Amino acid sequence: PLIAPSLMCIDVLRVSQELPVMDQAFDLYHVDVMDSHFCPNMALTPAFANSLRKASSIPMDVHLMVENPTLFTEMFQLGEQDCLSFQAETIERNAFRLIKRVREKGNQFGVVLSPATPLATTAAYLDQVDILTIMTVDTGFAGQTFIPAMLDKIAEARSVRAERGLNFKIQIDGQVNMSTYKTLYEAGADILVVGNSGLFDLKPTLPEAISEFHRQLEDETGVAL
Ligand code: S6P
Ligand code: MG
Repeated sequence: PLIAPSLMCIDVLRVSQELPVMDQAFDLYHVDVMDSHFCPNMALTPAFANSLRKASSIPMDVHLMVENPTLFTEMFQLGEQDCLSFQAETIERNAFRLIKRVREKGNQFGVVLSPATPLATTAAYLDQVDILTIMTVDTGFAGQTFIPAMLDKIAEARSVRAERGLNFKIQIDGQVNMSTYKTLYEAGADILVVGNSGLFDLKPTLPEAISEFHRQLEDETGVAL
């Protein structure tokens, strides 16, 4: 699988010194943006994502947990390898206008399903999705409890993708760690978002944490990165 570290889990004051290490180790960055209305917390900002774009060349996926995605979309200046991912619950009324705008901006389009939101809500525009994210915890916080019922949603996404001949990537966000790698990998996850439990809390320094993460992933899935 591709691996995306969740940058809201890092101390922002340490990001610039740790960026070269992460650039070498990972496939894309996961950037959580919250407005304190969609979910009861705040995280990283559009300004952070725009600075990150200049400081690193690896792609990023911006996870927008905001009530007004149209407003937030205009705050990003990202590249064609980058994805703006919207909570499905926030785009029902203007999904197609928003997709058009994301394409005009030259970005990829992603959609994120909260645990209680069914895959079927995305049926009308699923053919335009580059990354489908299945949340395995409610949005808002690191360190919650994995919701096992989401494994069925992953299986459903795989079968709909095959039936409809689509090629979106399936990304998993929330408690992706040693206790869930094996099931998520077998369920067919293409991208794993690792946060505190899967990466940053494993060891006191980032290089050690990355080595430990590699060891755990390989132990559980047999995949050596
Ligand atoms: C949650 C956010 C996630 C978290 C990630 C943290 O609202 O979208 O990306 O940062 O889940 O990882 P963990 O292992 O602590 O759940
Ligand atoms: Mg996220």
